[in-house]
Amino acid sequence: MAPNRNNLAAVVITLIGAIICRAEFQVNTHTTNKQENPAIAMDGAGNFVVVWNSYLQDGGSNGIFGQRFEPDCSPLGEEIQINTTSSGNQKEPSVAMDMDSNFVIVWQGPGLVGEDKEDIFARRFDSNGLPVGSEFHVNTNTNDKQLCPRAAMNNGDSFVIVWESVNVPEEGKKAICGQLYDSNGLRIGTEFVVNDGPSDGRYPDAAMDAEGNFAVVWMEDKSSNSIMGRLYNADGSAKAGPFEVSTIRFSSVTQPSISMSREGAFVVVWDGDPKLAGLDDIHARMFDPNETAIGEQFIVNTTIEGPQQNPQVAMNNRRQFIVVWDSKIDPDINEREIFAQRYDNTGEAIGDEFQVNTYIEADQKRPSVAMGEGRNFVTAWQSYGHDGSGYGVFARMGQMVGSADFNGDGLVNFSDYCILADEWFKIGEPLAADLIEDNKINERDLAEFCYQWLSAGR
Ligand SMILES: [Ca+2]
Ligand SMILES: [Ca+2]
Ligand SMILES: [Ca+2]
Ligand SMILES: [Ca+2]
Repeated sequence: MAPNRNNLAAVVITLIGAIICRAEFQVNTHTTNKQENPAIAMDGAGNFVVVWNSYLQDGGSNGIFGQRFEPDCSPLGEEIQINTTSSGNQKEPSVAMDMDSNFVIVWQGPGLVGEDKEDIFARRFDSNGLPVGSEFHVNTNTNDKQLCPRAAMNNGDSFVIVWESVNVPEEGKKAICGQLYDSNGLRIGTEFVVNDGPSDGRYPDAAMDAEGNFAVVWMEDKSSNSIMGRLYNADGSAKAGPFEVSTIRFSSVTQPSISMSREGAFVVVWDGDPKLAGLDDIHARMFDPNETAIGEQFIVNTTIEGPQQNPQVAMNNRRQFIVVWDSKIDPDINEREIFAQRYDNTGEAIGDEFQVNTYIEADQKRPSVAMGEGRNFVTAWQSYGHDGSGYGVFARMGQMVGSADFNGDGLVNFSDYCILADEWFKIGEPLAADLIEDNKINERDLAEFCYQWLSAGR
């Protein structure tokens, strides 16, 4: 029996690891003052990195910090300072990671010369978490302010950075600009303007497929706002002009979020309400790789009281996706909670909307979410008072769908299929095989089971 006991011990250790990883955990080590605006990215094996801006930690206003984690949520190395220029205010980081764990972080910081205002900076790291050189300056046009940068990466360390640029290309206008980079961090082509027409473009986000084709989305700012998008080839040439992502205009300001599968299907989320910002809901719309919308935009949140805002989305290579947001249910108290909703590849909800944060005192807001190749996703957010000093960054792992290894022997095989078939037949029994977590066993669970069986349990 000794070998079996060893196997059992290994299973128990794995399960304990999984259970610990399901609990909310603190991301930042340095806790003094506020740590805010977390962003998160994951590699193909489930390792992930969280970045944020931390106040007075680098000696000059905010600085950018990060922490890498293994798939079981244990820290990989120590907290690292990302920015090499620490004077002044570096903030609003975004991070993108490739399949092998190479990553790039972008942020906005003080301009380099004289009267120049905010600029965009970035720094690359290799798969061991070591910096590849110093920070570098991203925007070529430095006039006035460059804000709200976002990064997206392909499967092999090539990446695109997008941002909002004030007074570009002409005085009084806000444009969405971008710059493409190869896997050596060298510029591909020059800085380009994404949006056209007389309206301002604001708050961009970008996503890239495995081959380097990418999409940029942004908010078009007019009397009634809309979400726009534009698709690009891996060489930086535009596939076509901008297209409208949203079908219902809205009055409030929003930062859209986009995520893309490896083959280029994508989903966009944003918050808004046709009339009042105080009534914002979370909206989403799915697209296939050639920009064809899969249906109309739809509302994500089930709880609609108060404003639901700051949505972020992550999609895996199976086109399943998860949307996270913050929700202020009581309009009189400035205390938010983090919510999430999972979707399958047809846009059908998996289970119900659920609350992510378990520490609910005071304010939790600004979630970011990442998903790799597997079933796991990780949400990071900022939480007030939880780390003992202002805001801190916290995170929690969740699963898109359950594991089809129902009997826990490390394999998905005919034994597990028997459990599924038995529960389906019995109706209303324990439901260990409820992979889609809707309290019933049906063909959706069978489809998921078959996928995991045929893909060796992943
Ligand atoms: Ca803190
Ligand atoms: Ca600083
Ligand atoms: Ca500038
Ligand atoms: Ca709360």
